[in-house]
Amino acid sequence: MRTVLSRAQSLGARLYTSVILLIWISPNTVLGHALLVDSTPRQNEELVTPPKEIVLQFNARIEKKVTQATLLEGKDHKIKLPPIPEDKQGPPERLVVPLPKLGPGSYRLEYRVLAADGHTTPGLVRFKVSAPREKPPEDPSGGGPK
Ligand SMILES: [Cu+2]
Repeated sequence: MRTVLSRAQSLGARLYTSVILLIWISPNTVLGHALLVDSTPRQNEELVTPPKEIVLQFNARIEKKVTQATLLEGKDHKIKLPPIPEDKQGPPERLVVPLPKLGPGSYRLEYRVLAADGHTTPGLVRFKVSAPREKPPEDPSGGGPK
């Protein structure tokens, strides 16, 4: 009887250890997801100069080769993007999306990245390019109130 009891106890101890291990491991598993931690332009940023690229910074390494990205202008006008470079020299958590020449407008980049843990994560970065400010009419007298 004693042996049965001690066996049950050791099984219980093992289960307990497993549960502790699972709790301890799972935050790391969640971190395996590629979540956006920073971007250039930032979310909802308004720019005067159109950006030449969008830089996405994730919390985990991503498979750059299989990244999908779509740029939309206004309501749903799709803008063709050049292929995303592999960027082997860059950090594995960073993705650089080159952009074509952009005019003023509201843009959103929709992306889907594959993290090293095998999970794909969709995301979205919105930004605006404002129209260049109209230059004030030239005043040969040198300006100032009239
Ligand atoms: Cu994941």
